[in-house]
Amino acid sequence: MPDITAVRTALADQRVETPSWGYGNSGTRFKVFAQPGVPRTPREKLDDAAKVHEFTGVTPRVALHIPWDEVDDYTALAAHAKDRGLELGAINANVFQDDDYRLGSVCHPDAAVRRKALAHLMECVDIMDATGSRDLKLWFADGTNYPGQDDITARQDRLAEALHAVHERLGEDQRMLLEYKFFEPAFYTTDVPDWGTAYAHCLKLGAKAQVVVDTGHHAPGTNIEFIVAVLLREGKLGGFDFNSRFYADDDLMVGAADPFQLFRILREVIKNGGLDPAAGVAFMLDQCHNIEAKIPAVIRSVMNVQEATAKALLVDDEALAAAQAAGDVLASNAVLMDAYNTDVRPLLAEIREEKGLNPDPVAAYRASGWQERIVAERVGGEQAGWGA
Ligand code: AOS
Ligand code: ZN
Ligand code: ZN
Repeated sequence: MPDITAVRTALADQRVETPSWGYGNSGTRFKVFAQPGVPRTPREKLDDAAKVHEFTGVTPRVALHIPWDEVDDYTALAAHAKDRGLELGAINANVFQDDDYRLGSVCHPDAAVRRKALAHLMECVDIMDATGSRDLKLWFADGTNYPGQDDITARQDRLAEALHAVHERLGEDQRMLLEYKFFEPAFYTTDVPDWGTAYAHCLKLGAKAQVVVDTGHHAPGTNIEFIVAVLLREGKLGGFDFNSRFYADDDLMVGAADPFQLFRILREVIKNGGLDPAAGVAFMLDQCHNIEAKIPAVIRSVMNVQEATAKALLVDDEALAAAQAAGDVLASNAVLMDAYNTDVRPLLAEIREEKGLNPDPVAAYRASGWQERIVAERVGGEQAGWGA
């Protein structure tokens, strides 16, 4: 049987990083539904993130997106985070929202556009120096829409050149996390479409380059836990962008579409040592709450990650190894399913109470009066949002 003290410690120590853009307005290309009380500034996003941390106790880091969270003084922003009991997490670069990037950014055929994109990536590393962030998260919208539009391998060469320059620029304690996505916004070729391409680049780059797995960035039916196991085995899993998908890159709450998949992913994380903070796997959310209340949705997402982690920690490794060694297919599967079918909510509630937290973080948030306060106070000004 799993050591329940070790399970409790692992759960108490797990951290989830929340995204600044999850607190702002967001939507689809059809409509952004504005919600009252949404942050108007990066500081207000941090104020909301601090509430999530207050009620979950496990979300001290907040990922920023540049330029959506652009400020004059990043040291001051980091100090604001610290005042709220937070730290600034991954810096997400944006080389996709500019007219110059119509044909790509670091893969663009024109060297002048490539230089502009690289300058932004370098600026993001400067920001990391100021904020103390460890990770630069790189997602490129680069690709082509039509066969023959550009040279596939030449684009890989341009990508490699830019990534190499960024890798050289990183400090000793900094990393670059390369994110892949199988399509969108490009529909014919995408320059970093899959884990193989991301891994090949990271392998050549060196120790500071790792792959980030966004759970929504795969074709339907892809076995994501297999990818996770392989990347961990190679020491190249830098982290996750957690979210749920039903169709494409839906960015819905993690664990909402397929909690069993999330369990299977976390099982591979745990089995391969990825939950140990020393492994450096960043558990980040990358979600947009288009129609639901944002702060409780982030809290719910964090709880979903915790529940999947708890179930995965409860797998009876000894019984599983014995069943596997005996070639007993049904018994092996049953061991895994027993863990998945355990109701871990009472265990997590207890762990929260031991930390002095309310066992029900969503209810605690609703009772806190914060939502009413921000709705009353945050009037006027431009509300921050996805793409704002
Ligand atoms: C885009 O599809 C990727 O998931 C990005 O990680 C992210 O959603 C965006 O860059 C916001 O930072
Ligand atoms: Zn992502
Ligand atoms: Zn995405």
